[in-house]
Amino acid sequence: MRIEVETTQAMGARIHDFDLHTAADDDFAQIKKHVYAHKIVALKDQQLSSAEFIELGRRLGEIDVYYEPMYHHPEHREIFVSSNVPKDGKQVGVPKTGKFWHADYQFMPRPFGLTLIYPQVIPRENRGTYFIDMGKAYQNLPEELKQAIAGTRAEQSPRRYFKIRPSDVYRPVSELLDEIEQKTPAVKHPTAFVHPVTGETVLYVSEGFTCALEDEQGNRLDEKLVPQLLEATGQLDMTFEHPNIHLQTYEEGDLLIWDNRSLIHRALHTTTPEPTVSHRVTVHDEFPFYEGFGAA
Ligand code: 7UC
Ligand code: FE
Repeated sequence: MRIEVETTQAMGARIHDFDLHTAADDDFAQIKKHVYAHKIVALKDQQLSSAEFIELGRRLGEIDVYYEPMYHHPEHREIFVSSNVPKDGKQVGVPKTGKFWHADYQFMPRPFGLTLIYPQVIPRENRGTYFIDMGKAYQNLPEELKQAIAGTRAEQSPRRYFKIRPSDVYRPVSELLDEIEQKTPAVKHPTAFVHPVTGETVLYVSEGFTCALEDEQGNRLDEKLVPQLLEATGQLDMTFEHPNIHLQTYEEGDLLIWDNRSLIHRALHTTTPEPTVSHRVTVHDEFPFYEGFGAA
């Protein structure tokens, strides 16, 4: 394995000559080390079957299968499929996923540390995914915002971006909303937490999932705080020129692994959709999601 750290960009590293078939346990440990250090790692020139992609995930940790079956690969439930390319006339997975700032599974009681994306069909234009490093974004917050969120918790819910399923047609929307609250009730995570590996403080707030903040006693904080945090971190910049925003591009054979604790991301889908297919595997590493995670 040969590592090449991005020098012209704020984050990222490339790993060449990774071969799943000959990789030793230490190679997987090294990959994770680089993910925590550089936030995004691109494994170059990969040619993996779906079963091999899953095997790669297993060597990194414990795979988390997506809770909504609509997203599953028809033969491998471990793979989440984002696709706008029908197969044999049928939709596979879900189109236009993640077109809003979020961390994966931020609305779940136990989010996972690592996201793996293996693009299968790469659009010619508009390729890539936007990222914001929320550790850096926290550091750059105005002091008064840091103080306002100290010791607070944030409520996270998928309700605003839940995608209706084919089976939801003709259902009353109130029934669907009730179902979302039952299946994925809003969870509370610290508004900012300490990354268990890097020790950085990470602001865990996104435009997609964060609904409200509360203090240690459970009192709701000023409604303006969440939009202020979104604004300060670059999540409301629709030109995507905010200095916090990094566009990660990829080419054929790239397999991306990123730090889902530190980074939020947003898919780049255009209104005139080019064919795009991506496979995703998500993994719990050996560390608690954040320091103090699970403590009463
Ligand atoms: O369809 C989507 O945009 C999926 C999103 C609601 N969840 C991705 C995740 O892992 O949290
Ligand atoms: Fe995502």
